[in-house]
Order: sequence, then structure tokens, then C-alpha cells
Amino acid sequence: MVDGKYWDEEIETLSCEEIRKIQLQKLREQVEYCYNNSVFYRKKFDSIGLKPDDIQTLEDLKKIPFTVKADLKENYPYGMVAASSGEIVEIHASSGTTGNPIVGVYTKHDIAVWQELMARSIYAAGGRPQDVIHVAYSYGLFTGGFGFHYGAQKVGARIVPASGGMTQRQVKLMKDLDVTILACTPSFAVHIAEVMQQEGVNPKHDLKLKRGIFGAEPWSQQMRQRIENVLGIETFDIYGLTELFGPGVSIECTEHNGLHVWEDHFIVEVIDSNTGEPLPDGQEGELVFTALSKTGLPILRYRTFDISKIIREKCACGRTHARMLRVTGRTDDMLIVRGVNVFPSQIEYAILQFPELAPQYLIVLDRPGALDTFHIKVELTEQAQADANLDLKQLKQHIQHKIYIITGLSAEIELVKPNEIPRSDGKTKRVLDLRKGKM
Ligand code: DLL
Repeated sequence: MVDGKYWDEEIETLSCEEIRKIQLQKLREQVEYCYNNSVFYRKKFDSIGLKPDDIQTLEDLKKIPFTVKADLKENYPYGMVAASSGEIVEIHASSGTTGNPIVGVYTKHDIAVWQELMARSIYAAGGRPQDVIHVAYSYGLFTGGFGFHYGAQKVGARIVPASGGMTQRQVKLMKDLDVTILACTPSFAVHIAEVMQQEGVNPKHDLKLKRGIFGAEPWSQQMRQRIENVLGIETFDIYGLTELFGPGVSIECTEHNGLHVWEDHFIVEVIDSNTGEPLPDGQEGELVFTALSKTGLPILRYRTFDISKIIREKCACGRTHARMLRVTGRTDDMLIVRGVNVFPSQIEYAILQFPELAPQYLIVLDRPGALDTFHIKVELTEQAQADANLDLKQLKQHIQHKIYIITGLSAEIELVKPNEIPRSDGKTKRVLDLRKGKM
């Protein structure tokens, strides 16, 4: 803490060697802890004849097998827990698609670490004690609401625990309570902005809003620009997952050149998702994290499926912790359409090139016969809808062409009226895949 502000300069500006030294010491302790306290890890290690003492250097990390989502699902709810049941003080869970949810199990120590990570993150994004933080991530099993709440408490800011839903009320509260920072998913931020417009609230004049801390789902640079322009704010990308406490694994600083991974608590690797081999810095691949401080449900070499790359140069903000570039998609949300790999983020990128379109879309895939159909619903803005001179046929062709250039696929474009695509106050569903069972 410096001048009552939440900036742990000593930790955040350590040299690379110092960080590696801390990581190695913590890694060895953590591996020992896992081996002695987690039946899951003891079995995993024993099955390949690995002993904690085999981990002597950071390079030895790759001797440890990966942990995957299926391990957590199969061992639901407490099978991977290492702490004694009396030490567990809180549980969160992620909204899984099918089957068992992924649970986050926290001891008092874990909550304290998470709070520290989130306080650092909020501070790195410019949050200060004098700020009013509107937390519109949902409170509950999802880690977003509580994660921000704990962090903002430590920063000493005023918290509005709005949670999700009731967008009109959110707008009123943001205005009446002099909110300066909005924390929610980027898609909910877009929706809040739309409701402001409908309610005649001008965010640039009627609100004190300065910053937005958005994450929990991929969002493109174009999406960022739209949100920043409409709300008149600076936005920060925050990343995390239930398996690693929740939000606060990494965040952008005011340089907006990648998200600092809090390396005294996590070791980040990037691997080739096909071979599992670690890739050098700067190369794109799947993020793998080892949590160095988790005690409730410790996790080693966790495959996230998230695609990014790592840069390790010192940042102009002064922080030395490695940066991951914004997550561009997941290896498992990759769509294969007519044999071509497509990511929803590519479609988003294409759509946001058009000022006539709102940042809302739905990809609908089907297979009525032998071939996939690739249908994309895109939404006109209010202005475009009202523009009698707009040539809709030509607009559709231009969108189709843009998507073709980016993906190599020709898509059927459907222009829909403003607000026709369902909105979400959490993570938005961008894909409707009706091909299941027709493959
Ligand atoms: O989404 C935790 C979180 C809450 C992060 C609030 C940021 C803000 P889960 O529900 O377990 O946890 O989902 C984790 O969401 O593996 C990514 O695929 C995705 N994700 C999270 N943050 C980002 C981001 C929370 N900034 C999964 N950009 C992760 C892209 C993100 N994807």
C-alpha cells in the first residue's frame, strides 16, 4: 500500500528473476501441499511415478500432467478439495453447459488472496477510494459479483452491488448515485447503453461515469471502441475463471497493451492445444495456469481452452508481471462450418466494421441436408432503421463480402430490427447450433 492507495509497488514491479524465484518457491510448496492433501493429485502423481521432489526448477513444471474441466466435473463437488471441511468458508460455481457445474471452493486464505488480486486489479484499472463502483456482474454462484465486491472493499471505494437484470433501474441508480466505474460483461454494458438511449439519458452529460471494467466473455477491439464512444469512458479488460478464484487473474492497466497476469499467484503457460507442448512467448495458443496460492481446491497446470499469447516486456505503467493479450476465443468455441474453422470473434470483428449495425448478432448453424447452412442475424441501429435512403440489399452484400474475406465462407445475412436479438445481463449466447445430431 502506498499513500493509502492500493498499489503494491514492491510486488508489482519485481524483476523477472525475482518473480521466477517467488514462483519456484511457491510452486514447490504448492506441489507438496497437493500431494499431501489432495487425493486427486496424489493419485495423478503416483500413476506416473512423480514425486514433489522431482520439481526442482520452473522448467520441471512440464513434468506435471494437465488438469482439465472433465477432472473437475468427474470429481464434483468435493473430490478435488484439499482443505479440511471445517476450513471451507465459501463456494461458487460456473454456469456449465451440461452435467455437473464447475465449483470454486474457498478457504479464508483463498478469499483473502482473491480479494487482494481484485483490489490490485481494480486499482490497476484506475479505481480509487473516492470511486463509486457499480457492480452489475451477477451476485450469487457466479464469481463476478462477489469478486468485484471483495476487491472494491479492499480498495475502499463505495460499492453499488446492483447485480444483473432490471436494466432501467441500473441506469437510474448509475445516474442518481454518481457512479464512476461500471463493472459488468461487455454485452451487458452495450445493453445498458441502449437502455440509456431509450430513457433519454446521455451518459456523457447526465452521468459521472469514467471507467468500465468488463470481462467474463470475449469482446473485440471494435466492441470496445463502440462502448467507449457511446458511454464516453475508458474501458479495461479483466480476465479470470471460477477454477482460479474468479475475476482477477489478469487485467489491463492504463496502457491497454495486454492484461497483467498476477504472476506471484499464477504461473501462466501457452501451449499448442493439439500437442500439449509449451509454446515460446509471443506465440498464440491455449492458456494454461498453475495457481500458486489456492488451498481449498488447488489446481496445477489447468487447461483453460482460452486462446491468447504472452508478452514479457516491462510495461510502460511500471508493472513487470507478464501480459496476456486479449482472449480471442476458445479452442472449444471454435465452429467448424463446411470444414472451415470459424470463431464468433471473427464474425463480431466483421460486423462492427459497419456503423449501420448494432454490436449484436446471432450465428445460426444448421444442416438441413448434406451441407451446413451459415446464417447470421445482425441488427440495425435505430439510426439505420430510420434512414429511408439506406440500401439494405447493398448493405447485406457488403456484410457478406466482409465475412467472406475474413472467414472464407459465404454466410446468409439477415438484417433484423433494433432490439430483436435477445439481450443478456450476463454472458451472451452468440451461437445457435442446430446441427447437433445431424452430423
Ligand atoms: O467469467 C470470471 C469473471 C467474472 C471474469 C467477471 C471476468 C469478469 P467463468 O464463469 O468460470 O468465470 O468463465 C470463465 O470466461 O475461461 C473465458 O473463456 C471467459 N472469460 C473470462 N474473462 C474473459 C475475458 C468468469 N476478459 C471463462 N475475455 C474463461 C474473454 C473471458 N473471455
